[in-house]
Amino acid sequence: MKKILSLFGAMFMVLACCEAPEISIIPQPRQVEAQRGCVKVAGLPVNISQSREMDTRVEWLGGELAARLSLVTGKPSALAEEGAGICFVQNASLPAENYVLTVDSKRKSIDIQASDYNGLFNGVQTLLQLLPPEVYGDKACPGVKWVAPAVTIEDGPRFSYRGMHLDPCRHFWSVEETKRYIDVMAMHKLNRMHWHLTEDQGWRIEIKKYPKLTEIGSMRKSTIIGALNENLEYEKEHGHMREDNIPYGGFYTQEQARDIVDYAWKRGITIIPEIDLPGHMLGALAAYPELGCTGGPYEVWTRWGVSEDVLCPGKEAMFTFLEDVFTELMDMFPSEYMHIGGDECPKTAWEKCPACQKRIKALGLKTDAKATKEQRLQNYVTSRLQHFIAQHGRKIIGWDEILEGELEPGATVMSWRGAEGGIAAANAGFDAIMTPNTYCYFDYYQSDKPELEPLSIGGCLPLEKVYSFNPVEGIPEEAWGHILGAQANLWTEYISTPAYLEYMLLPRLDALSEVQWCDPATKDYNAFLTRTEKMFKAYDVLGYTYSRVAFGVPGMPGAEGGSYQ
Ligand code: TNX
Repeated sequence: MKKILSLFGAMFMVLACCEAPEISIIPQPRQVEAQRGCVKVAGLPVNISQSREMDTRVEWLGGELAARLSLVTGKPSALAEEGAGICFVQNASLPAENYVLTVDSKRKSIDIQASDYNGLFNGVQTLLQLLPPEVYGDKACPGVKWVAPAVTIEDGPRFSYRGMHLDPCRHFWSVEETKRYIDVMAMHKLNRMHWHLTEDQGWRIEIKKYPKLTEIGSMRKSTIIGALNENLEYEKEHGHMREDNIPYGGFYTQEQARDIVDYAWKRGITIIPEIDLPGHMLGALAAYPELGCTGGPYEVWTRWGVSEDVLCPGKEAMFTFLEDVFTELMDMFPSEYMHIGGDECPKTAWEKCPACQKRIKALGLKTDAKATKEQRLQNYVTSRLQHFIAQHGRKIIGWDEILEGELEPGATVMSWRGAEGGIAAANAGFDAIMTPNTYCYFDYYQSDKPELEPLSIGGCLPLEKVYSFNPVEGIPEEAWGHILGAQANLWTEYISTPAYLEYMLLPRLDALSEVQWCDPATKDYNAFLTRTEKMFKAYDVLGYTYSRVAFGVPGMPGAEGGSYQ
């Protein structure tokens, strides 16, 4: 008996030596088959010889992986041309963005197979999550057991469009801060960043032909402070809103924008730029008042909300302006899609504007049961832009307001006022991206106790609600193909520091990634929560700020009394 026990003990020792960290991956892979044993990764070479032809980025990816392993394990890993190790293998039979990851304890090797670059990239992200969280750090941790558990993972995404939006207009994010945002998106296998580059509160992208856009349009003289409701009370009493009277601004040069595009591209992410038009345009109007109905003067806005001053489609110069802007934009951003905004465009200025009314008459636009003549004028703006952008081989995305009245085939609708816009679009044969404020607005509070949270715009979007989102809900099965995917939006009216930005993003991004990636039948919120807690260790190593309110701990770390402002 004793002998048997000691034999068991010895066997246990052998297994324990090779005991690997528990498998915990976000987004949850489609199929995980764990085996006994593990593979030591310290000093493993990265062999890209069987995938180099696939894409020019493969060498970069292999080099990054080798450098990361070398750094954290303290033992050099290098790119190799032959032999076992971590092998990137091209396998044309796999669907786009899919991968098969095999950690083989017998061969002491790790294979990542994919048919395209994004598949390989996704496989590498999974491999990193199989390793101890210190893998994300910037120092050698020789005391950590650098092993990957033996496993075969077959994986691929549910949706082809897996987006996250960023608003650098209400508050500005530096190139480095934007890259950190992209990093955490890449970790979660997202593949689109919607970059909202223009607003009433600031124009943020250099356009060489119109230098005043950034000279004048990127600066506001002040920012309103305090909550909207509280400010309305204050305004009633004082006749103006509470402001900080501190000038605020910032913009990206074209060179910086290209750098970000390249940075994202290496991480499998396409940047979709948005020029929000014809509303939300005070940044441009302050710089070029002749583009508005009254000719101004206009100011870059210091408050939040919806401005009645918008671009004037009565003027031909306005179209020339937009075409020039998109010409430079398409040169900077290789994305198939250009976002043209289209949301929240009040028509009061157009109703009073002789040039707009003249254009309405000339086009024969009429008010009917479906839309007013001014709404149809916005349709005309959308259509002209759509044609111009199509001439350059690109397509448009617009917020769901572009559906009101008439919309030409080929446009993609971004549904934000609930899911209705997306449902209507898909039923009418348009592609749609689901970003409903009911599930995807990360500027909303994460709990129903806002007094314990940093001041935000309002709303309530807890982690569990994000997790429960099904982008095709309410859409007949035959139209599911029109739902390209889902995205969450992070508007930054009240979000003025990188820590607060990350706090609003994490861990709701974790939930979003499973909405975008996983088959809904396999989703399990409690299992997700367990995996999220593991992810927190990686965030700790990376220094990301995140919310624990779903785990009973409200408030942003480091912010006084839970309140940021
Ligand atoms: C609506 S979503 C907006 C944004 C605001 C956001 C605040 C959309 C297309 N427009 O301009 O920042 O609400 O939640």
